[in-house]
Amino acid sequence: MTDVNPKIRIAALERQPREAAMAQAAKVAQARIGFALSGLHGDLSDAMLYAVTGGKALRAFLALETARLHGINPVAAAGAAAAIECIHAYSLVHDDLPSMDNDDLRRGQPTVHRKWDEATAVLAGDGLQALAFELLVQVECAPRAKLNLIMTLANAAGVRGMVGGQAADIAAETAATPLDLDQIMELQAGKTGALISWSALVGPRMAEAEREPLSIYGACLGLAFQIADDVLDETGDPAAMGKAVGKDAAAGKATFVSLMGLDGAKNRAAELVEEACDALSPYGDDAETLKEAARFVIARTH
Ligand code: GRG
Repeated sequence: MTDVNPKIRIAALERQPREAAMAQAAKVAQARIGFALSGLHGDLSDAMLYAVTGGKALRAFLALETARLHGINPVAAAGAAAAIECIHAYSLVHDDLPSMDNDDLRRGQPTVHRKWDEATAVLAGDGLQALAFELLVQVECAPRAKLNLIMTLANAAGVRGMVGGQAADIAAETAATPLDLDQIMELQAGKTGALISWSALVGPRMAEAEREPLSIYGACLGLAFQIADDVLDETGDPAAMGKAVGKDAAAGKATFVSLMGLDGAKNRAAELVEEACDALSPYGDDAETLKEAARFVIARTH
């Protein structure tokens, strides 16, 4: 495994403002994924790299920042940051397919099946999902902690998490009655929340430390993120967001906004961010960047 210069370790463990920490997380994840794909040529690896480029890297940031909070260097946690961005990117590539959301734009660029074709998009998503676990094995921590990371990521990404939530979302489109608030919360806890929660638990899992504060933080952040996403789908600017908006409302889908109203949804998201920040009190000032990220999640424009 990579040897880390102790001077770099000290510098890397200093807290950075949210924007710099997210930019660093994007670079760290991108570098690991790029290295893992190096030497490959052709549409498939090009499409995989394309799919992991240009996002906010929120999940990679959560992995690295919660690791830092536990005294863990970004080099040791880089595999986790790269892994979660691979799973996230695969979900977006597949979600954009004609058989799902049928979107032409993602992050301001043509979706993978538009730039290449559907077969390449399916395979790029599949390849990213497998690559995630290859990268996760590179995490530098105790073997038992690593196994726990692998098992919990499989769980968060699968039928009990993101894939299950996505299936419930698709089923809701043709259900006789729209979902109620509790059902939407359960669906979103899987579809969007599971990956965000997993990312926030990378630090305590690697360190085999207390998980409760970051478990609460991740759950509140995941829900606030999804509410903000519904608000943006209603009020966002497609140019700033780099994708189509208003599709849920046009399809008559129940969302946090349709069930709570625009102001109700915004207020609930703000309450969740406060709850997320309160949960971080055991870490004191060192958790300030995570608090900034929670506020960013509901203030973002894309
Ligand atoms: C297809 C298996 C499968 C799952 C799809 C996550 C998901 C499930 C679909 C994505 C649809 C969507 C837009 C959900 C809203 C929440 C979300 C994941 C938004 C995009 O996340 P950001 O804002 O994206 O973190 P960037 O581009 O910054 O990485």
